[in-house]
Amino acid sequence: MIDTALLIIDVQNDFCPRGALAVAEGDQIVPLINQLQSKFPLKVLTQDWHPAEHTSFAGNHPDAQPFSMIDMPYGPQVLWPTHCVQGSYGADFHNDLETDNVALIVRKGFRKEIDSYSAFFENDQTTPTGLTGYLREQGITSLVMTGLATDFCVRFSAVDAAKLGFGVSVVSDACRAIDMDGSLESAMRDFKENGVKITTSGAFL
Ligand code: VGL
Ligand code: ZN
Repeated sequence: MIDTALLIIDVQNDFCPRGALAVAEGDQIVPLINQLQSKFPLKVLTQDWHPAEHTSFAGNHPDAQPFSMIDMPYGPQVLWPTHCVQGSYGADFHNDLETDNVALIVRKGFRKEIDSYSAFFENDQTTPTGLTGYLREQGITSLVMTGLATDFCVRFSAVDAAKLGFGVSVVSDACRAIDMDGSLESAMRDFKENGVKITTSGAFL
C-alpha cells in the first residue's frame, strides 16, 4: 500500500469524553488507529487549531447558543462550544495516540474568520491547506481515513479527497460521529454520492 496514506483526523482531547466538544466514544478509536498505523508507510494527522477569538465559537457571538447556525460570508456555519484552542490541553492529541511515525501534521481552522472542517480546503471550499500538493508529491493516490468526527471533519475531508481524484475509504469503526440534526445520515449519503467507500478496520489488519 505504498500509494495509500492513512489520514488521522482530529483525535484531540476536546473531541474525547470530558472534552469541550466531546464526541461519544471518541477515545475508543485510539487503539485501532494505532494498529492501523503499522499498515501504512505514510501517515498524516490533522489538528483542529483555533485562536480563542475564532468566529466558529458561539461564545464569540452575543446571545448565540452552541450548536445553533449562523450565516458567514462563506455560507452557513454551526456555532460550536469553544474547543481546540491553540496550545491548550484540549487541542493536544489524545495521550495514547501514537504520533512518532507520522510524517505530517496539518493544522486547520487557525484563521479567526473561517472554519476548516476538511483537511484539504477551508469552509469557503476554495482556500487550500496544501495537503493535496503534499500527497501528490509523495505519489499518494488513495487515502484511508480515520478519526473525529465522522459527520464533520472526516466527512468533508473524505468528500474533498474523492472530488480531487483520490480513492477514499472511511474506516467506520475507527471513526465516531457528533450526530446532530441528522448530520451522520447526510454524511453517509454524501459518501455514497461521491464514491467514498465505507470499510472496517478488518479489511486492513
Ligand atoms: C470538528 C466541529 C468543529 C471535527 C472540528 O473535527 O469534526 N467538528 N471543529
Ligand atoms: Zn473546530
